[in-house]
Amino acid sequence: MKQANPFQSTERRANVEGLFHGEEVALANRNSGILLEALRYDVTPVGLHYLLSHFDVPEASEKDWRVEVAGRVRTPASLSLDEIRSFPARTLPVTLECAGNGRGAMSPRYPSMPWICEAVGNAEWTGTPLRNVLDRAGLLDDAAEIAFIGADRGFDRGVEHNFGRSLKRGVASSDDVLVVWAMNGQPLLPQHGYPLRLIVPGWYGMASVKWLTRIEVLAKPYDGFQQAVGYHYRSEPDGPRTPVTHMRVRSLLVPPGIPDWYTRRRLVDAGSVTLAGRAWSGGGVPIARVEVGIDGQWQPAELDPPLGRFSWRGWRCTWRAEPGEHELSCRATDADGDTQPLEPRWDAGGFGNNVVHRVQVTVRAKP
Ligand SMILES: Nc1nc2c(c(=O)[nH]1)N[C@H]1C(S)=C(S)[C@@H](COP(=O)(O)O)O[C@H]1N2
Ligand SMILES: [Mo]
Repeated sequence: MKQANPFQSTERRANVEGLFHGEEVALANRNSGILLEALRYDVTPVGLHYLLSHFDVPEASEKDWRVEVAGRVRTPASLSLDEIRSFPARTLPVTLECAGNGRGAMSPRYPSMPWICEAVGNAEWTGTPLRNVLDRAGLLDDAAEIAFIGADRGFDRGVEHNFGRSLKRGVASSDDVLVVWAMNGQPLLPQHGYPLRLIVPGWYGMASVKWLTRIEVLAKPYDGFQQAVGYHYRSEPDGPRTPVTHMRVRSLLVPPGIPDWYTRRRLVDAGSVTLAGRAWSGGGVPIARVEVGIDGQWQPAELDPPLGRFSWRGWRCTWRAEPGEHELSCRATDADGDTQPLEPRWDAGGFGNNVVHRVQVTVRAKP
């Protein structure tokens, strides 16, 4: 007899307004965002990098870890960590951002991890190009997609599955897609995918599968839950869906001065204040400019030297702060001409909200 599914959802989770649910608060405690003051580091220290894990962090040991390479390949393989690490190593600084960043700032919102704007980090990832692993196995001519399966398993909307995502063969074969074992020069922490994960530069974070245990080469599109059901833009709950892929252009500012504990409003002394922050886009598209808004008046910021094609870019400008209440904001534009909206672009699942970042500041006269 077929067992009843304990988590079968009878209806889709509906968009909600008002108070955050207990479940959202619990997810926000399990996962975590970058502290905005940590945007000042070119490379985000590991413990300040944002974190998003759907299920439980799996038990893993480097010693026993195996990655199966299966499907439409000439030579299926089961590779140990040592075998993976014997391929030529490459280190890349990569900005990762969760596709749900900004979800909690949409109204009505989708009940899930309620990010406001802090689901981002820029780390130096060390691994080997995935292509080396694929070349070793030998892709057959009909190989169209490569699926990446994590060791973590659970339910979402009634469907039991391991977290898994896929890439088209052409994307997966780029030298920039890495199978990594180190973050900022240290072994991966358990919550960031120890001992092995994928890093897909320029894409929203869901593509970078953690706890990588299986690489499956397919002749047909991958139909795993996180690929086929999750991670689609929908401008209406029952409207057409388009897959979430590259990061949208975005910028954040380091809140100046000192905060109020509860509201996070800022207090700044009048005078010359350096404002700084980060800007990034997806798909390797460079940042063209950043503007800083002082009470809605836009002025250009100066860009720091680039850190890498897939890395965020620092920016700064000087503000002559006058006593009173002020709203600071920042807006980036990339080389494709894409820029950030002034109001959130609504999405049923809460994806891709790259609205401009705003910070409320009180400026006091110098004593
Ligand atoms: N196996 C597995 N990989 C995963 C996830 C997951 O839940 N399980 N979460 C994805 C999502 S949605 C994001 S945003 C990034 C977060 O990576 P980080 O926690 O290292 O910052 O991992 C991705 N890879
Ligand atoms: Mo994510």
